[in-house]
Parts: sequence; structure tokens; C-alpha cells
Amino acid sequence: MAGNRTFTMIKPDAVGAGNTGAIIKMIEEAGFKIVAMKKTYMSKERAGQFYAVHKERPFYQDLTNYMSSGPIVPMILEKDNAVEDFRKLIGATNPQDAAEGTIRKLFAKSIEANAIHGSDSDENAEIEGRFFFADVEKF
Ligand code: IDP
Ligand code: MG
Repeated sequence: MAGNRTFTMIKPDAVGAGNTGAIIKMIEEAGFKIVAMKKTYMSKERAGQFYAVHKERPFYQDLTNYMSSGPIVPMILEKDNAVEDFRKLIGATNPQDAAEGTIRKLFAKSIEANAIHGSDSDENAEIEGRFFFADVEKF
């Protein structure tokens, strides 16, 4: 299983703008299988836990306010080379730097409200998947 799963979450800006369906379509057309998915919310505290690695960064308070501002759609995805291929599909953190045709280029509003999350390693994909889907081994 190592190497063929990643974790993503459609962020509040993209869910609020009605882009959930369009983004899921891009994910499936890129060859990712949806293993688990739900529409849910994070409290400010949960958002703080999810982004704990960034707690010393100047944007941490804004980020956790933003990520708890509306519904999100977390998913576990499956594909060969999932983590790396998915980071390519979403594009750079700042949509101004994101390649043409990437999800962030198409849908992100700003470096903060950048439409979608993608895990940066197999290890973090596992941790982040479990953060939302406690019984992921059953999927
Ligand atoms: P990533 O999502 O591309 O992996 P990270 O550096 O891990 O980018 O940052 C996590 C999230 O924090 C970003 O997706 C974005 O929402 C937000 N963020 C990152 N850098 C900035 C910044 O300079 N200003 C505001 N928000 C930021
Ligand atoms: Mg990151």
C-alpha cells in the first residue's frame, strides 16, 4: 500500500464557490480513485492540530481561522505514485506560481485560500488520512 495513497481536502473557498464537483471530476480524470470522502467541518482547534507543523509561521492564525470558516471535503485517494502525482495536479502553493491547467491555477483565490490540500509525503498522507477517517484500514 505504501506509495499508492494520498490525502486531499477541498478547502472552504472552493467548496463555498461551488467548485467541489469540478475539482472531483479533475481528480478522477487524472486517474485517482476515491477511497474515502466526506463533507465536514474543522473547528479552529482541529485546524490548529492539522496544521501544527506551521504553528510558528506568521500565517498560522489566519490559516486556522480560514480553514475553520466553512465546509471542507477531505478524501483519501489511490493511484500509483499518488503523493507526487497529486502535488503536480494541484500546482504550487501560490496560485500565481501554479502551472496552467492545475487545480490551484484554475480555482484558487490566493496563497491562503488556495482551493485544495495535498499531502507532501507518504508518511503525512497516512497521518492526515487517519485525522479524518479513523477506520481507514477498512477502506
Ligand atoms: P502546501 O499546501 O502547498 O503544502 P504549505 O507550505 O504546507 O503549502 O502551507 C499550508 C497552507 O498554508 C497552504 O496551502 C496555504 O493555504 C497556507 N499558506 C502557505 N503559505 C502561506 C502564506 O505565505 N500566506 C498565507 N497562507 C499561506
Ligand atoms: Mg504542505
